[in-house]
Amino acid sequence: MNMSNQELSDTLEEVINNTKIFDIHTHLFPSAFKSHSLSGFINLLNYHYLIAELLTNANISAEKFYSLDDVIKAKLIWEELFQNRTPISEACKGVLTVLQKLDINYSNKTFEELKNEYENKSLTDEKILKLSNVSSLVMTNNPFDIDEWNLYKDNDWDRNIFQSSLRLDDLIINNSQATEVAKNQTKTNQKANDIVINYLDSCFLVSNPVYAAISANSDNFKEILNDPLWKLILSWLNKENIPLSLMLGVKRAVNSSFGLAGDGIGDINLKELSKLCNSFPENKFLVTCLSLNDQHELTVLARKHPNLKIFGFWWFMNQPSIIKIVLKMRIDMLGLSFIPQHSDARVTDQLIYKWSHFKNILHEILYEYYEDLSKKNYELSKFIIERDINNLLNQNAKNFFLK
Ligand code: FIX
Ligand code: ZN
Repeated sequence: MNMSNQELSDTLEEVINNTKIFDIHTHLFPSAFKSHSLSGFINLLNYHYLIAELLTNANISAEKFYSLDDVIKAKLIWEELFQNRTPISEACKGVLTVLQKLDINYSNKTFEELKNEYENKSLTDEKILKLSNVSSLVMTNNPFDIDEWNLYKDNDWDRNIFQSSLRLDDLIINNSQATEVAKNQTKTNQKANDIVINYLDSCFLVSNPVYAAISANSDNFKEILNDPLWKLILSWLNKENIPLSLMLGVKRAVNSSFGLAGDGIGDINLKELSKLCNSFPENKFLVTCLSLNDQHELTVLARKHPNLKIFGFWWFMNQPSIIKIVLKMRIDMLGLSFIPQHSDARVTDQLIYKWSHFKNILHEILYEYYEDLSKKNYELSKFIIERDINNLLNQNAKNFFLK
């Protein structure tokens, strides 16, 4: 007996809400790491997505904005984007979702009242992880930023929850400085590339990363294919059996005055990605693309290369209208064999909205697919739905990391 449409919708909603999430790309740190961990209402408002929205809408220069104190910045964002204008963008709606989920009624309240009410909730990492049903997440850890890397001197956080990745952008953007850091840390006198590999070895032992990652555009992506250091890094990753995560198509500082809020979209040639998958068949590549233009080709490549796993809706792709179309395209071509989302959260509280927004879309889209299967006499069960959702939100990533 097949489920009725209402039963299907309810079961799917229940399963999506009860499935534990493994969030494979965030910029979060455990709250024990005070200098780097961001949380709370002020940080939620001072998110770079909202800063870019403010600076392109309100009459304030980036220079003036960045000279302000964090509370004043947040107040300005609240007043300009949430009171003087309708907070209808995805980033604005995210803040409203967090307030709603925390039972904070925001209508007719001043910024100061809201700030106090939010602080009185005394949210902890544990409470936020529970509210968003995230059981573990992957941080972005830059081994060439020694101040940040000092996190690993601390033992006061749960390494099963806050898992590690090795972010290697510095080796591309600022290779000589990164090599200098590696040299100082390893205190060896080998050739530059060997020093880097030596340093990565020691970082691996300290942090036990689930993958290494870089963000790249077409210029620096070519480097990976041709550069001797990257050949060594790829063979090192293969030896350690961890994937290289490629976040493709970013152009940093399209408006440098905006700081972190000033990055945009650059070019990427996915033919190079196909070459990479063929040239290093033993390596695993986790890939996400920033531009809508690249999504179809990326999906086709994921159907052709077993060592390529698509993940997430990255940054400018993380808009409900875009997610719906591309998620369907991915399912149509790949079934359920990809990692549909990551949060990219920079403020712990963002986990609440990033995941709740995605779950709503996942429900809407999967409902259509399951309903269609039912019409073809495919017998759906709660067991099947649980298996599928667990794969999407959790196990697909773990299997790829383990294989
Ligand atoms: O490179 C990255 O990991 C990006 O996600 C960030 O640099 C970006 O600023 C961001 O927060 C996007 O969501
Ligand atoms: Zn990121």
